[in-house]
Amino acid sequence: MLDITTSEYINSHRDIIHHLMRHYLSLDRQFLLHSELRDEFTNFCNQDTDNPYDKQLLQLIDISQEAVLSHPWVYLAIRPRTARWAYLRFHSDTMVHEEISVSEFLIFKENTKDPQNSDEWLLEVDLTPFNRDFPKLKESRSIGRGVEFLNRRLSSQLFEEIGKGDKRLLNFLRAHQCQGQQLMLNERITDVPTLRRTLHLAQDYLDSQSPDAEWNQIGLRLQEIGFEPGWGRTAEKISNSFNLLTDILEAPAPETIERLLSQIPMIFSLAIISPHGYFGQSDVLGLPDTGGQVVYILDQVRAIEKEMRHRIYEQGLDIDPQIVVITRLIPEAGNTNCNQTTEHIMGTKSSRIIRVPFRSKNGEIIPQWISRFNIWPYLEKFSLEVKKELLAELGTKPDLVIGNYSDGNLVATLLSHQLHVTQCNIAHALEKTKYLYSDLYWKENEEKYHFSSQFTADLISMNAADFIITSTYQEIAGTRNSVGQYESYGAFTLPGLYRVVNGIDVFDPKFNIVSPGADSDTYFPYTETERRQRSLTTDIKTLIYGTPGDTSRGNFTDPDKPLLFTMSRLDNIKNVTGLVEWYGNNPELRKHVNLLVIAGHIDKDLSQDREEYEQIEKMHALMDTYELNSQVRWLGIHLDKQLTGELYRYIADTRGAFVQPALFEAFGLTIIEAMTSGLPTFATCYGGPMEIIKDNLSGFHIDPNHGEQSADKILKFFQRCEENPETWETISSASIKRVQEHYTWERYAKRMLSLSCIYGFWKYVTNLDRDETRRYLEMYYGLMFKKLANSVDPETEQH
Ligand code: UDP
Ligand code: LCN
Repeated sequence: MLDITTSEYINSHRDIIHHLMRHYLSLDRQFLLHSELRDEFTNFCNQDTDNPYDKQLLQLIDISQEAVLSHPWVYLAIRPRTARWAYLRFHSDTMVHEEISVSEFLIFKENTKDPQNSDEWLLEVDLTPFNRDFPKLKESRSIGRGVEFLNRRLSSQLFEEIGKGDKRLLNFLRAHQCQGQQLMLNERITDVPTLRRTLHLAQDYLDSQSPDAEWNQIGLRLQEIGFEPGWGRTAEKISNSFNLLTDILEAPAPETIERLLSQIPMIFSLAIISPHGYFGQSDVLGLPDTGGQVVYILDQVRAIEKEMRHRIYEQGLDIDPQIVVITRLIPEAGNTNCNQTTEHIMGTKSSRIIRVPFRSKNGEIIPQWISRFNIWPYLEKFSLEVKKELLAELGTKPDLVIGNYSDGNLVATLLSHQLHVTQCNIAHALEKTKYLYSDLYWKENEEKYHFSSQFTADLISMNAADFIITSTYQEIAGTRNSVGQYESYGAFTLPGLYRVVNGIDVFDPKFNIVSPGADSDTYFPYTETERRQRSLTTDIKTLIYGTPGDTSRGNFTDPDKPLLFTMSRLDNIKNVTGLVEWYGNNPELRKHVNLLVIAGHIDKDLSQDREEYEQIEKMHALMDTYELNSQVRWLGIHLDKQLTGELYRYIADTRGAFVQPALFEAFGLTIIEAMTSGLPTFATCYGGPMEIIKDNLSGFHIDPNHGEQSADKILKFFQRCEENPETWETISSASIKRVQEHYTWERYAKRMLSLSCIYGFWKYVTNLDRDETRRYLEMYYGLMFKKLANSVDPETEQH
């Protein structure tokens, strides 16, 4: 719904608004995006003195995300507040305007794109009715704090019906078992009054014991009256848990429930699903489809295993936590380990990677790497094989399944559905917002990207998930001016296929922000001299300043200049070639700094990936056109983690900086790695970096669409540093502080495990299971996804 102020403004300023709408129509464009609407507004004001600059009109344009134009109509999608939408249409002849439904807006969009094939009765996907009675957040600023909200809402609701909540809590406590061992309560406690009475008895007993007494000393007596292990390692801890439970039975406060749930042993084993790319521990980073997600998962496993061990110990249990990462087995794996079926995860006691192959329809193993855009036909078979492997490996079903990216989240959905296990999704990056009009022009891009399968899979898995972890707020709901990645799934159309009028609600309490970190053993400030790995300096110098060979191009003629550094996969979206071009075009910047690029391969024939191949060709062309061989060093290598860590610090020694010029970056682990090393960082203003960096304080935002300005911003920084070296130090220290305060794996693991327990609890005691939604999604999977996935030609050439 449109807010009152905007509504009133439109009603009272019809003249100027319609004048502007006619201006938009005169451009003869079918679609205008937010930035184009703004730019054209400026032109409109400059063009004609009769069009005074009107602040409120600008505000209206500022909140307009998109326009669809077809004479005499202009349809606007308006976003008056973060994650709130309204749709309007203006008739340029009659000067009539009215608010319309999302459905009408999308139909008009389809008609405008392709009038011949418009279909008003196209399938509409709408999750609204299923979620009608489900508790929802109301304030945009609460988005991403779902668990706090759920605790508040459900704890009062749970105990409203006298006795019912208590009973459900009792059943929940009685349901706990691990490896055949009963935990928490045994059959002696049959009802809530008995539980209360026994809690008093137990407290009296514990008061008479030493606070440090362990279960083997006091457990027998507690078991006799109805308690089993899991309440705590020592008498003091057990007593503390009993107090929390007594308080909850007396009057359930959300904080108490959260504290108790975080202490209850619920998660002993988890399965993490990440099928695409090369998932390995060495020689993989920088390969196609292989980047931050792999780093994230390996660091996540190490942190979670540690936290699980700590919790299980504190709970007084001697159980080995099990974490299994499931990925794809690639027989033709080059010099990686991705052709091995199992691999222990370094830095953990018992976590491991298990690789399961993709199979063709007739069951043959697919030997080669497959682009993430082409994997759809394999996933169902893969999930069935994974289920068998998991059950054999763990001896039981996992307590939690975590999906990663669109493919992993779909497999997690299929697994959780079959095993009745809590499901958590992590998107890392949703493709939809990365590619302009990826939805509207899906058909035109189908052969290359198969977005129809991907977006369908995304809709299914995000609605099926019990909870969703995101790295930033903007990933869910964007900013005041930009649309969030999840939010973009709210309403869109795939003309000719289906139209989504409510695909996901970002006010759903399933969303939680839990930001990842940078491994602090590898990435630490350049100032921590005693931890530095000086033995790597020679290798680093050879890489940067050595004679160019098969894996490098360019050789600095003035090696004393500071280094401007970038490192990423050589995907189009990463815009490394954009950065090289800005640099090439800016003689002053070239005078002040050298540019070091680590990305892709120097020899294009080594690439298996279409986008990477094109980018390699472009890199060479730019190096030639701008004659960059003496100022740019391009390394087509994949560094091991230790070397990468020391490299960031080495570049800090040169008083250099890191640049991340992506057209869009969902989060950006390189950014926090560089920042925590103390490197001033310039990163794209589109996506996660906008939230990670506070502009001009802990780094800088750059706009990849305005390369000249971005290069200039970098240049100015280096000029200021030359005048006053403290400028560099100030930004460097603030970057380190920012990461240490907000992005650590320790904090991540604690929160992640608490969330898992809390969602598990609410799922058990309430109807969070959402059976109706699940049934609808099953139908959507069966009738839509399977058809689309099977139409993907698995033999599609990579380039
Ligand atoms: N990385 C690397 N070598 C490369 C390219 C990337 O070690 O040649 C690592 C980098 O240190 C970071 C991750 O891969 O940990 C990239 O993560 P990010 O989130 O920045 O981007 P993604 O590749 O996931 O889009
Ligand atoms: C995928 C991306 O594209 C990055 O932006 C993230 O940092 C990475 O995954 C880890 O979540």
